[in-house]
Amino acid sequence: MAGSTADALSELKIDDWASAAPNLLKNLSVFSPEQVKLAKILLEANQTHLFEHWPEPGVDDDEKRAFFDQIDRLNGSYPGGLASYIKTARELLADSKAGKNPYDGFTPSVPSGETLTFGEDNFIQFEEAGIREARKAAFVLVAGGLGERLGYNGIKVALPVETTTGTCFLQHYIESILALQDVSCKLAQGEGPTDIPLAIMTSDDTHSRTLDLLEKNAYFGMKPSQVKLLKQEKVACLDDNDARLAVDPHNKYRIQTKPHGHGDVHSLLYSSGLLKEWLAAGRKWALFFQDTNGLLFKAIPAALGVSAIKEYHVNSLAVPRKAKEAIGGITKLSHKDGRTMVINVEYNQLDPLLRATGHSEGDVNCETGFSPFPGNINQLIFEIGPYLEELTKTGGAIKEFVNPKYKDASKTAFKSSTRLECMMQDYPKTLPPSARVGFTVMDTWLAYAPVKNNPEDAAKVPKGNPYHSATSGEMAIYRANSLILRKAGVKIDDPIQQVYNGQEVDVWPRIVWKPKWGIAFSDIKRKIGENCSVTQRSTMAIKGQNIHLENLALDGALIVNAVDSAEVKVGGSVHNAGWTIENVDYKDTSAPEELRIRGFKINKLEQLEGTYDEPGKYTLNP
Ligand code: UGB
Repeated sequence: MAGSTADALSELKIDDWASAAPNLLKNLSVFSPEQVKLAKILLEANQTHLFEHWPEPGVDDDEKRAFFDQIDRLNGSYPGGLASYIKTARELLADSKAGKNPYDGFTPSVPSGETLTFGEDNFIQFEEAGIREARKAAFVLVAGGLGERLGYNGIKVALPVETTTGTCFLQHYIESILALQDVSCKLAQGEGPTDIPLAIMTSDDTHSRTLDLLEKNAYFGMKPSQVKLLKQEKVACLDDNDARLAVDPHNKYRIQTKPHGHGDVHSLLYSSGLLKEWLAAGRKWALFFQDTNGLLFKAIPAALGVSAIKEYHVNSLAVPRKAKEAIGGITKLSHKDGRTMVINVEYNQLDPLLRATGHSEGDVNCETGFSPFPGNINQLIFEIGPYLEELTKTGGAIKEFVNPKYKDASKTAFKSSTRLECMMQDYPKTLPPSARVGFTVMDTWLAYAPVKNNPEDAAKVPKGNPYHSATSGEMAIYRANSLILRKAGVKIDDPIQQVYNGQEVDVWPRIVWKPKWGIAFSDIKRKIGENCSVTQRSTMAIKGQNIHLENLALDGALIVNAVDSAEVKVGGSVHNAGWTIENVDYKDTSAPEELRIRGFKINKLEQLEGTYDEPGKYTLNP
């Protein structure tokens, strides 16, 4: 039972604060004992300026109480509470002012990891191992970001991965998890955990729209109980080097807040009890992924296999990285005092760090034509047991950083308020050297094509560097699917080059399939027979599980829809006008935003379409 306001007041030692915060003290009778305790936290953390403008009791009392409601939320959602936030902020701001290098005393080297080439024997072995492990996995999607760089008005997970079928990212992710669940559980023959859970981290910016998207689409086939939404809170902004909290410019009874970053996912998984629940249910792996990478699930099974076989506590999925390319490098850091860690070092820090530690040329390519430090794409696989053990020690807190924009070289004032931030890939920073931290490198075409940049910025990307736009993201799906089918023996024509929204891209045949048709390469190979070919202008959408291609010569559009219990053999010569691609200018406001940001739309002229709604064996052969 909470004590009385009088008890709380006596604990506050009013006299000590009488001169520092007279306006707060005049108002204390308005508050509950809990709120008085929160006042104490603020006073002790030297935040008296927050009350300077407070009027007499009786004026705006509801607003004053609402102020403490907000303080309660800020205090409760941060590991260690507001006092700890302010203390850390002061330390990090002092380091930043002193220009302290976070990697002082550390020497970088290339960590050990696994490099896989799609379709080779070891890729297939790891993939098979990953499929077996998948039923013990839990997926975590971080989707609290607003996507300011993309400039899209909706939530990013609602964007189409590709416009041939219009499947959105969230649907694609859920269907991929369900496909993994299906093949993995079949292998296990009823042993161990079944329904693979999905946790989605949202924020105030994305929460209700994410929930709405799920509810309107019956959770895209997942059981609603399989999906958990965890909403991250924003953190308090800071006005100066003494970490004085910033008053909201629009409401003097509120603290200004900003996002804390994707690192919040760790404290939320811990504080919600979800991790404990997963471990108790026999789950072994937590797989983290970002909101707009339509290729990811092509790389997931093999990467999970690497985690399982190499017994990695932490496995970062990575892609080959050109020296100085603007993605972080996975690096082993060894300190003079014996500390070591394998961590993402941001690209702007890697080059100076190498130069400062005896590598006079800095970040350069090695004989492979790539940097020896693989590029971080922030798709992480953690073993749940050791992960939970570590979070139990840290309370889920993750190493933070601060990035104030100073007014001048004296570094005494900021241009605008700042805040602490954290990144999910910084989790290994607190791990002991005994932790098994590794990485898995896969080809970029297979694993990584995020949608992050708006058309104008993408068009300015130097030639040869990735655009990371809606245009390149969609074209990457067609390229990957074409290359996978080529590897499976299908003759696929070379791509042609086209320019959309000022970006030159390779246009491969528009080949797409439902994840349940082929979540692993071995699965796909079994469904492809002899003598199949697809011309560059073609479109092929495979929407069913048991669809087999044999002696198929496709030059046009072919769509096959089949329920799981229908087995369809597709072959013969398919020739029709097909589906063409038409340019859409991103400035053309009459076109839907989803199309404008990719710079093209699909014109469905003519297709061969087969639909099989009933169980049975069928042939589609014109
Ligand atoms: N996100 C949240 O859920 N909450 C937040 O508060 C912020 C973001 P961005 P970023 O793939 O190339 C990351 O903004 O942070 C979600 C890595 O840090 O797309 O600039 C958000 O919804 C970087 O090392 O990326 O850069 C999204 O799903 C590099 O790997 C995800 O977090 C880079 O991604 C990432 O947010 C990359």
